Amino acid sequence: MVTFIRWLINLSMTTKISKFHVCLPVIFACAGLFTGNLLSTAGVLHSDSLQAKEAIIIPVIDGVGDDECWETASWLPIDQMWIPWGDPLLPFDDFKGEFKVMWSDETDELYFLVQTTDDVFVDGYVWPGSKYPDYDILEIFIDEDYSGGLHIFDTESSLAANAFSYHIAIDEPADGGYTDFLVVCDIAGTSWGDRTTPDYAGHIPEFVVSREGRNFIWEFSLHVYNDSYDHTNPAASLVELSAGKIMGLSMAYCDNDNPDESPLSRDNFIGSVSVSEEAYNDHWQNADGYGILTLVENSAPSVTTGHQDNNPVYNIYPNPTLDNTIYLSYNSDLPGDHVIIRILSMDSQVLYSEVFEKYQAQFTQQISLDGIGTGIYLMEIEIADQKFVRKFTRSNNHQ
Ligand SMILES: [Ca+2]
Ligand SMILES: [Ca+2]
Ligand SMILES: [Ca+2]
Ligand SMILES: [Ca+2]
Repeated sequence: MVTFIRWLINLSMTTKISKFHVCLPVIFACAGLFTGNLLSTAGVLHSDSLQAKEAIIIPVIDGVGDDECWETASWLPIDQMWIPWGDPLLPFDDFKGEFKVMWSDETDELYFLVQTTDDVFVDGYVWPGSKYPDYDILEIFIDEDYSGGLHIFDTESSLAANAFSYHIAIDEPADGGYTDFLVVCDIAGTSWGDRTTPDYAGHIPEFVVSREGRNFIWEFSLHVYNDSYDHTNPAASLVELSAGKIMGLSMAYCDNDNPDESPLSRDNFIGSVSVSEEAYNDHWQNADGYGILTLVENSAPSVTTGHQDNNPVYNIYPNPTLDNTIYLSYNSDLPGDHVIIRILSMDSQVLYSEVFEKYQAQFTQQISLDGIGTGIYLMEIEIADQKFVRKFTRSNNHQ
């Protein structure tokens, strides 16, 4: 099914017809069989399907997110618990993360602004050690051509550069300070016997992480390479970016809060997209579960409609939920006096719809799942004419 949908996306691109109009009816005809990323019928991209707007004026990479271009990009949460899979979200002071992504036609680079909160930062990773996931690591997964598939080694059937999982290791900046030194690890080679860990720091040409208290701002750019990448000649596989390009992209954070243990051991792994229990830790080796990133022109809806996505933070928990109840917590200063919460099946049938009047900018709402069986669903939050959509799972068999 994933292959089929990738084919549909490629078809819509090659025929120069809007992928939205060509693909949607066919995708939804198949949706009952598909549990991956989807586009919604309302014309709103689900949060697992990301859009990156073009940055007309590229941001100054200084660890400060006050650049004009960032105001036109929406925050996307890093809030899916991959390890342990399906556990309740961590308290915000243990970990909270969100990111923005943009692109430039001028530099052919992606630009990222990431905010993380982490109560204890475990650093000290020394390249080329293999245990980098046991430190506090920001991780970017990128599949340049949205091919999916394995990306560990160069073998007869797959290429290590089919996708990259960039593990960004830093030493914690001083409070109020910043760092621009990073090591970026991923696996290469042809087998575990000749495995290497190249430092891909050169793929991130500009990079600054600033820190205030327990809050970190990561601002950086990223070159994009295709799967013919050769570490001795990176420039040969640099990719030009243009509007309409579709890539696989997910973000994640490896959180360890115990610098004194030996050996170090990762506590939690929190990602930006929903993954199935079977694929709870597949991103590092397989690009099939990545989110879909589409590059779009800078026709920012937030400007044309007069609305701004003022850093909404929303969480759905527990996810998966084992019982009759799920909670939505929301934090935003969007205008408006009511919020509409809907639950949709994966084939877009509305199973629940409720209007909550006079909501507060910060609220937590308990939602009953009476009459909704086990499976994967979408929760749509409509507020001030903006919609945010998130997947959740109702399970009765959580190990
Ligand atoms: Ca900046
Ligand atoms: Ca933590
Ligand atoms: Ca690929
Ligand atoms: Ca930590």
